[in-house]
Amino acid sequence: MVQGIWRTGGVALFPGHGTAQYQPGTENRAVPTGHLAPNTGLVAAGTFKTGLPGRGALSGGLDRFIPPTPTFHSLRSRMTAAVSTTPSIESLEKTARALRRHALRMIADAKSGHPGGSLSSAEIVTALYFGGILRHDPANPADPDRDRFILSKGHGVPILYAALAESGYFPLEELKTLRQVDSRLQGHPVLGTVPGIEASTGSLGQGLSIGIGHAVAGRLDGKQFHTFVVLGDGECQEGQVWEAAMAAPNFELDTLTAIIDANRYQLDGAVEDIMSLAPIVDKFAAFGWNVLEIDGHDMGEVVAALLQARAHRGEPTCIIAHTVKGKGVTFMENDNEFHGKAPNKDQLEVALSQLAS
Ligand SMILES: Cc1ncc(C[n+]2csc(CCOP(=O)(O)OP(=O)(O)O)c2C)c(N)n1
Repeated sequence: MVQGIWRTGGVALFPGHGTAQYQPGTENRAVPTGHLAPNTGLVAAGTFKTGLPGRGALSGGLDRFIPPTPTFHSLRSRMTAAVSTTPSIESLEKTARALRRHALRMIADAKSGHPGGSLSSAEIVTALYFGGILRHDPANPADPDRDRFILSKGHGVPILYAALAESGYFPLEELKTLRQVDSRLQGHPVLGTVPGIEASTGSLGQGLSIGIGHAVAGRLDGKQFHTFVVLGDGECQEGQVWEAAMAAPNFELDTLTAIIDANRYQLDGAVEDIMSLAPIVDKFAAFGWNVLEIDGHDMGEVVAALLQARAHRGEPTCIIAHTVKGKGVTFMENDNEFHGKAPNKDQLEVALSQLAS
């Protein structure tokens, strides 16, 4: 079950579930069941917590969610196109499990890689690629109008390779070649290898700056594309992240969304013990970001937050996605030994059985 909460007036459409009218100034709850809106551009799912009063998800009402500007009709019709083929939440959850299985098989085959941070990003990457969020065409990966996706925490790339292969950017068979000499699938993403990789990352801290570059370039070129960047919370200990965090609101880059995979661990241990990011919501908000805080494994919340982020105007959006490192495999969850260690054959079997569809 997914639910939406609004604090101001508006109308929400839940195809198959009717239209809900909301009263200004009150907290309105709508509880559509099961799946995302298949027939309209308006999708509302998920419960949001916001960091500051008046900030965050849907806090401006649906007129802010999809503003009635001259672009309203084209935005809505484009979103309609994107969402009309959107699978159900259950189907997206199944896809996330399939991507997790791919990632673990690849890492086990390579006998090296980063399972923990690949698994924690699974719902985020699934929602982007299969939830009708990212506008992309695997048959035309250089389309200048495509949305950009940058995995700034490049060591988590197995989950991205899995999503790209499942989307049709390259054959699924190629996943087996992860980290092999001469493979296009190196342990960190390399621009110019497989189509669909938008940036070389892995040296942590740089992806948000690269995303800013794309967003500024899009504005200068008069393009409408959106740029999504996924960062790790450990990665946010890098100074360059905060320079980028200052720059994006300064340039009012509302075509940029940062998603922080907040799984509470980095390489050496707990983020909190090494250098705390708290209060991270307030920090991004103080820098001028529209901040959303979600459960990064609740597919409904993830999809709804991403939709809200791309529709938000005037500020870039930062989604703090609370996640679990190693999510989906009991013996990997919150065990930082699996930050950068491959499962052996037996462990892989157990993991795959836990992730069976
Ligand atoms: C500039 C830089 N310093 C150090 C590293 C080594 N390193 C690889 S992964 C990692 C931890 C990153 O933590 P986080 O971003 O939270 O990733 P996750 O826990 O999601 O895997 C570190 C320090 C690196 N890749 N780049």
